[in-house]
Amino acid sequence: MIHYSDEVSSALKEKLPVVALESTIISHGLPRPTNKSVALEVEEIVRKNGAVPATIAIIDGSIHVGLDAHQLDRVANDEGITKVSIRDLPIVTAKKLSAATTVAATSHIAHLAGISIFATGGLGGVHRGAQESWDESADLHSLANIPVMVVSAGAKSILDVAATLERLETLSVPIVGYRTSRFPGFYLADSGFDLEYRVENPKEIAAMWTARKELGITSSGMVIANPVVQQMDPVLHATTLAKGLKAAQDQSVSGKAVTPFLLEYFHSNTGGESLRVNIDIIRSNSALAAQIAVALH
Ligand code: PSU
Ligand code: MN
Repeated sequence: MIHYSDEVSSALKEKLPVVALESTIISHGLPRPTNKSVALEVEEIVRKNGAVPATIAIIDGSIHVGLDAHQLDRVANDEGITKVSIRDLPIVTAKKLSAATTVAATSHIAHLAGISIFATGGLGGVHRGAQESWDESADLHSLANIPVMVVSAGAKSILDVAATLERLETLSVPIVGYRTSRFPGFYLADSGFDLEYRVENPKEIAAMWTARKELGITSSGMVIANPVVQQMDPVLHATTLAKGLKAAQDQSVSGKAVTPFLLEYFHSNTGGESLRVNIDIIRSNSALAAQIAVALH
C-alpha cells in the first residue's frame, strides 16, 4: 500500500538518514501559496543537513512516502484534501481519497516505512476547555504508541499547555528541551513551564534513543522540544489568541477543524507575524531532525 519516491526508496535501502515530514502543515497549517514553497524549502533544508526528506501524504488512496512535484502541488492546492489522523487511514485508502496526514498519521506511516524521526511545527495536545469538549489531539496517543521521535516547537500555544504536559507524563512520553530548560510554546519560545531535561546536541539525543531501545522501551516515541529563535510578540499573541478562541466558539468550530481554524485566525490577524514564526519553526525543526537522523547513523 505504500509508495516510495525513488529518493526515499534508495535511501531506505542504503540505510541513509531519512526524516519524515507531515503534510497537514502544508494543506491546513499554512496559507497558499506560501504552503507549497515552504514545503519545498523544508525538503531542501533536510537535504542540506545530510538526510533525505520523506514528505508523507495520501494521493488517490495510495500512501506516499516522498512526494513528487505534482503530488506536493495537490497537497498544497487541492480543495479536496482532507486532514487525516490514524483512524482515517483505512477509510481514505479504501475510498481512494486524497488526504494530508497529521502528526499521528504521519508517525504511524513513518514507522511502517522504518523511519524513526519526524519534524513538525507544534504538537497537538489538550485543548483549552477540554474538561467540557473532551478535545485532546490524537498526537498524544501516537507519541505514546509509536516509536518515532518528533521534533517540534513544543505544543501549540492555542492549547492548554499545562494539561498537555500532564498527559504526556501520564502517557510516559519523554520530552527533552533542545538547548532550553523551558517547554516551548510554538509561537512563543517559552510556554511558561519548566522542562526537567535539556540536551545540547543531536548526539545526546541519539544516545537517548539508543538507550531507550536497550531498556526495552520500544513502543513509545519521544518529543524533542526546539524553541523558535525569534518568537512572536507575546502581547500580540495573547490578544490574537483571546479573539481567535472567541471566534471559534461563536462559530461553533469543533473537532478536527479547531486547530486549522485557530492557525488561520492567527495568520489573518497578525500582519504576517504568525506566518513568519510558523515558517521559522518548520525550518528549524526540519534542520534539527536531519541532524538527529545523521547522528543516529
Ligand atoms: N504544526 C503546525 N501546523 C499544523 C500542525 C502542526 O505548525 O497544522 C498540525 C499537525 O498535523 C498536528 C495537527 O498533528 O496540527 C493537530 O491537529 P489536532 O489538534 O486536530 O489534533
Ligand atoms: Mn481535536
